[in-house]
Amino acid sequence: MAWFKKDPSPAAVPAAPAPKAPEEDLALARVLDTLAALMREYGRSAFDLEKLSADATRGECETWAQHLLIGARRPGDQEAREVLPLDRRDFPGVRRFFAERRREEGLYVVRSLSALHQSLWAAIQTLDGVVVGSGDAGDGVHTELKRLQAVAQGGSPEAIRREVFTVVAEIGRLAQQRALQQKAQLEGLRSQVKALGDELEVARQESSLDPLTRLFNRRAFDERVAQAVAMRRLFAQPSTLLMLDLDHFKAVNDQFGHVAGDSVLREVADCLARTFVARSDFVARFGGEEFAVILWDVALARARQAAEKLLAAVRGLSVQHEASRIAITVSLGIAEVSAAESPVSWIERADKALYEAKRQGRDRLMAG
Ligand code: GH3
Ligand code: MG
Ligand code: MG
Repeated sequence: MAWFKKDPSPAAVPAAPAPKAPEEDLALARVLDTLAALMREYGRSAFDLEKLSADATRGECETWAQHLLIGARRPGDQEAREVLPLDRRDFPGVRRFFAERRREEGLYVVRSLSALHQSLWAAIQTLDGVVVGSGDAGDGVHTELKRLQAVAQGGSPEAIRREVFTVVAEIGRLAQQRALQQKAQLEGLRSQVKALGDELEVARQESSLDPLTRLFNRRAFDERVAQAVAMRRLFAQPSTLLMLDLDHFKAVNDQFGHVAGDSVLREVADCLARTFVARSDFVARFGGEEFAVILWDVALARARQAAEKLLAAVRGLSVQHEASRIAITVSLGIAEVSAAESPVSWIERADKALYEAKRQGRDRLMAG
């Protein structure tokens, strides 16, 4: 007991009954000690509110405790004043402080719970939308979400916590199941696309062929490029594009005539068909005296070897025109399709490499 002491420092607060105090003073001292102890206990269990920290409440409680015990200044009093006698302690102030703080705490808890319920509702609605269309697999989640909905309408935090955990576990199971389904679907798609790639070679339709060379035309080439790009993106399957252009072909036309020029184009086309014999190799006339080869499921290093062979094979061609032998060479640009690349950018890379091969003297290949 310390309400009558002059020294207001907390260290001096510990209570020791004054042996000579009158009986009612002793009783009053016990009441004040208890009240101060309650204030301190309340302060110790304070928690952060939206605009008031737990520390601030704790400090105020301590100040009120000091005020009750020894008549020290009240919270909010600007400067320390003389210690107040017992009859001037601010008991209504203590009551007001306690009542207001408890009301604020109560409102805070109500607001927090209602915010929790609201966010829970939003989450439930979103999840419900996500689960729709999952068939039987989604039934478990659906049931759990219904239960969560029930507790979200004012259930205790503990009940909500339990239901949230169950829903999360159920969703985890569904996600796992979906991932497996997707994997299986992708595998199916992969074999379909592969089969499609093979069939394409077999089904050489007239509409896909270039009339002069009987190679695939530009339209068929564009389709195949798109497929190769998709295979790279979906399954990381490599493919390499060879773009080739006859060297000084204008001079061939000028010197031997357009018909002889056409024969040369056919010879080169046949040479390409002989060189790239795999069912999945795709050879096309890109336009004019330019050709393109797509080596399906072939990476750059192996494509480079094949391209070197082609250069040698074209060099060895012997196209006879009357008494003359027409010498033919080609320049090549090669590029392996990269991840997330568009068809246009793939073709551009091969084309730039071809341009570089021309620039460096022709009858050679460059990789882009
Ligand atoms: P470079 O080595 O730089 O490629 O020189 P180039 O002479 O081959 O290239 P250029 O682009 O100057 O000439 C291409 C020629 O190809 C011009 C065009 O008349 C000819 N050409 C394009 N299509 C055909 C065709 O179907 N038949 C014939 N005979 N010639 C064609
Ligand atoms: Mg050209
Ligand atoms: Mg040319």
